[in-house]
Amino acid sequence: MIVYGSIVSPFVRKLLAYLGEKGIDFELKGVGLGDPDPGFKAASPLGKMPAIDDDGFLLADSSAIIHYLEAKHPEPALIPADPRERGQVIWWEEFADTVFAACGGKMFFNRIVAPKFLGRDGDLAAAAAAEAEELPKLLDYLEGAIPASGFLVGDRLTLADLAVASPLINLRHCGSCIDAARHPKIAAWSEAILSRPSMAPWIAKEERMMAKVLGG
Ligand SMILES: N[C@@H](CCC(=O)N[C@@H](CS)C(=O)NCC(=O)O)C(=O)O
Repeated sequence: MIVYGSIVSPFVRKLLAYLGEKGIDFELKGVGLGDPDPGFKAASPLGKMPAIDDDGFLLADSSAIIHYLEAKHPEPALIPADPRERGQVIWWEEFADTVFAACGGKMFFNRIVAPKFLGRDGDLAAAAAAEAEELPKLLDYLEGAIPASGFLVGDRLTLADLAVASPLINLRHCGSCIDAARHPKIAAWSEAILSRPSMAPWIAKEERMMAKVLGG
């Protein structure tokens, strides 16, 4: 299976972590925003990453891809069968993708992607507003929702943990780190999730790349 995407995308990072946890083989084909790669364009109708080519089956969107793969490779289950747990996992994935990553995206895109990757100014006021007004409420909500088990749903690792932890890396690139005094549960939970073998090597690679981009 080919995965099209860049390791700095929170949606690609979520998918790569999922693939690692499932033990699914894949080849990552690096593409950037608006990439003209014909395989990527064919697999992603909206030009967004990630997208896959699984033996000729083309699919875009991290959630669509993960739900496809979960049906194809049911074990180990990362989307629970239990109705309530499944509902909770989908809630967290939705929260991660449409709210948390969107907030982090305003900061990451305007402060880093626009100036460093696209060669144009970002909207720094929008980034500052997201950090000051949106982010604290989201982190406070997450802090209050992390169970004592250290996993978001069902006392074991699920897609929920991978999805919600992923955008934290983009926040970190923007210099917005978790304050362990204000959000101790997020600090401990995210440390455990982000250091899993399915995530840590990708993050290390990404941090090396980002150090070059930000240093230059
Ligand atoms: N819901 C999509 C979101 C994908 C997405 O927005 N990816 C961004 C990069 S983080 C992208 O490719 N943006 C390019 C564009 O909007 O043209 C998913 O989960 O895969």
